[in-house]
Amino acid sequence: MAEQKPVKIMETVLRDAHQSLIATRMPTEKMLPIVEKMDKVGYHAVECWGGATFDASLRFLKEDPWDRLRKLRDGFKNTKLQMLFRGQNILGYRPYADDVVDSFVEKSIANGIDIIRIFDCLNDLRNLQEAVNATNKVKKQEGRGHAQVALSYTLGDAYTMEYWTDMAKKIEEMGADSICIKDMAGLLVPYKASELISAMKSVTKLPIQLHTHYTSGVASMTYLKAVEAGVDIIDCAISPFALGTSQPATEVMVETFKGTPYDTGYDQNILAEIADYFRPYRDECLASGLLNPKVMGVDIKTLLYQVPGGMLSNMVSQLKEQNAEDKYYDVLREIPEVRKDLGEPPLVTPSSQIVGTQAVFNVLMGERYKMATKETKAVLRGEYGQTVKPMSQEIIDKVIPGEKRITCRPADLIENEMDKLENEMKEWKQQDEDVLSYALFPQVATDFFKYRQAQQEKVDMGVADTKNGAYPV
Ligand SMILES: [Mn+2]
Repeated sequence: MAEQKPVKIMETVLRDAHQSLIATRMPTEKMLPIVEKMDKVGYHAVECWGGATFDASLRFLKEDPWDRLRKLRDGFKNTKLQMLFRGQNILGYRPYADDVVDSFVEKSIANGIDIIRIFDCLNDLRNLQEAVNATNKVKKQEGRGHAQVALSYTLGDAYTMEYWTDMAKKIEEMGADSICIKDMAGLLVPYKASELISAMKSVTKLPIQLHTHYTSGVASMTYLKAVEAGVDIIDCAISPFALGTSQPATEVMVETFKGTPYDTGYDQNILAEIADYFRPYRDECLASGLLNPKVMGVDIKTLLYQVPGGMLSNMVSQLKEQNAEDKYYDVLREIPEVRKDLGEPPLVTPSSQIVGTQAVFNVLMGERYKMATKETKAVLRGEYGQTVKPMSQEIIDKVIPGEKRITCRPADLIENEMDKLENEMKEWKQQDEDVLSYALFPQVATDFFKYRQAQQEKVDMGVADTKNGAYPV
């Protein structure tokens, strides 16, 4: 009999699936009633925090993301909770000082996170080291915490098998507990996945997790080949929130491996009950327009142009604003050129926006780099880190002539900033975590703190029934 090697599944419905399909708008109250059931499946982990959930909670849902995490932690008694973390950018859009990274990691684990998936948009491992160190430090003290380093998967001359295996070795050396291949645009095709996983498995003992999106239509086949090649964990979403720009469906992958050495052992009846719970919500989202049927199909353009779906829709709206929709294909051709000028980075937040916007400028201005964005300049100065390939000297000379470029780890130039941040927001502080919310989104968090206080004051105005413990707000 073949050796049993059950594949593990991370369920994404509470994070990436709703981020990818309904703009991260699932509120905590929609999650809590199903947690007890989800806890019975035996998932490797449930991804439920980080990425855009933090921003969306504060900005649109008027929820404290920390409070969501504590509630989920209370409910999930047996299942590990996972989050997505943008390296030195944490969950925000700028690089932070190391003390903010340390504090965020520490508070994430203290409030309930087990596994932190850390990535960088340039795959510059120096931007991940502090978050890995911070996780390992907490792990040593508390016995809880797992640092997973994610490589942003992309295509291009520089991204050879040697590049990926070399990165795998470096990730092991830097003290990570596992590796993720993060294919945000669905570019990894099935036979390439076999090759990639086999190659990486041959150089590292660390568990390997594969993350992809259904956008280009190949994702479940990619998982099949990756599992056969020895991948340990795959990211899936329960069927009502699967496919399209989300992940392959959990139940389908479970059924695929049933009776094979890779059998997950998960109970389809429990999964069916979870799907039953989410299906009416999906219908609700379709009816309200929150879930656009357009994101449910196969978008083969992502394979043709190697551009993530979100980036294409941004580009279309930028062109529309300028009444220049006829320039769509010119911009599509310009994107790989800009990417090359900037050292051929993966296209993932924020490099995807930087490259996309610059490509639009280059086409609309009729001259390349006649105007460069603030972010393009920062990339050229090295402020986001080091790219795999050198950046174009010609473009550097044109855009930032004579300016100083940095080659060190960008965060080495950022002074510790926790004290300053706390000072700026101390009138709103009700918990230590509030300082971190403010650090990431100063304006949005302040608006939330005001809202929270108004809610609390309404209670003080005499509507509270303190005797019976009722605080109607
Ligand atoms: Mn994703």
